[in-house]
Amino acid sequence: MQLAVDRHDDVVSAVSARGARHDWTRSQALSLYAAPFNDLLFAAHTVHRRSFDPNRIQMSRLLSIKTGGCAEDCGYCSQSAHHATGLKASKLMAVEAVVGEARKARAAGATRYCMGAAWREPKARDMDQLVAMVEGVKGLGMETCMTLGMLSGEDALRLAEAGLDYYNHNIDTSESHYNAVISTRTFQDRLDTLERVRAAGMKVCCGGILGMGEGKEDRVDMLVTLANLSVHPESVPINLLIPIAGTPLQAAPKLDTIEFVRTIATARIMMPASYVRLSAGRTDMTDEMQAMCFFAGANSIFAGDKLLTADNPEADADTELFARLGLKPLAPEDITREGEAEQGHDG
Ligand code: SAM
Ligand code: DTB
Ligand code: SF4
Repeated sequence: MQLAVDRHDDVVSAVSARGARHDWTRSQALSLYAAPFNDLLFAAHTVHRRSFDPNRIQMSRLLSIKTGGCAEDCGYCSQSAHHATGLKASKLMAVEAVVGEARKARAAGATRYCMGAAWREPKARDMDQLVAMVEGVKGLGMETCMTLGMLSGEDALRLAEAGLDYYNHNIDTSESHYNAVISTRTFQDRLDTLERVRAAGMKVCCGGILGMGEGKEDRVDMLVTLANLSVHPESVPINLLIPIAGTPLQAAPKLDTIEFVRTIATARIMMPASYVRLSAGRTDMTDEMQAMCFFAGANSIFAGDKLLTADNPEADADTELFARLGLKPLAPEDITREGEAEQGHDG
């Protein structure tokens, strides 16, 4: 007996398309996002398997190298000087201390070390220290990533020359929701820095936060902006808002899990060869939700019990989850080979 199955044309064509596209319209992306859940997940998982081993997860580790007292007013952030969050601000860490922490992270299985600073942008006087950090962490054989706010073309080149592999700079949400979240810089400022990072030859880590009171059109618009960049970001962090007491978004309505998974799946289809990172917010996710995200195409996480200032699952919880799901950390030597498969040709 033949079963009658409704074909969802946009999903079918997304799966049959080969190579990375950069010409997504909102209605095409929305149509994928809103497809029947099983069709969307099947399509995303099919696309995922073309570029990646579905049972390998890339592990990054974060360190806050300069905490709190930030001049920007991002409505979600514990580190903004505009919000009374009770966070203690601290100065830029010493190079040896950063390299020491990176060494511990490497021993615990992280392959990429991501150093974050609560700045609008780095100051000229900090550049030598930042360069020394990049060289030190690179010297351990790890991939290096920094997130320091906006960058000038000159600073981007210096960091790239020092060996910085990735720069993280998130667009955070759609252009139209952006002003409801941040007033001290524009969406275009973010895009300008991303261009300078690319021009300097670094890889781009760029994504956003879900659960900031945005609508599904905003989630889709954010993905359209990312996927229509001239080269897809090699890493796409999708954060679930961690509500921080004292911030304007402390009481944002909780996002439906299914909407979160839909966003991961849509990101996977639209940016087929990028690492999609299940980033902040995993302490509020069940194991089943994380499993669904991995099936939908998430293949990277932050490991370690701390993000920048907020908690992340303990190493034991992740080890147990990986064992239950048959997942393994991605080995360093496999990283470039896999992620760059399609992107290299037409990205
Ligand atoms: N100051 C730099 C900047 O904003 O570009 C770098 C650090 S900033 C903390 C890095 C990213 O972390 C933000 O762009 C945002 O996407 C994410 N983030 C910050 N606070 C968060 C929160 N409470 N929940 C989820 N994601 C958060
Ligand atoms: C990203 O997208 N998420 C990370 C990283 N890039 C720098 C940061 C998450 C921060 C979560 C809140 C905190 O720890 O303060
Ligand atoms: Fe500053 Fe970054 Fe926090 Fe915004 S997200 S307040 S720029 S540390």
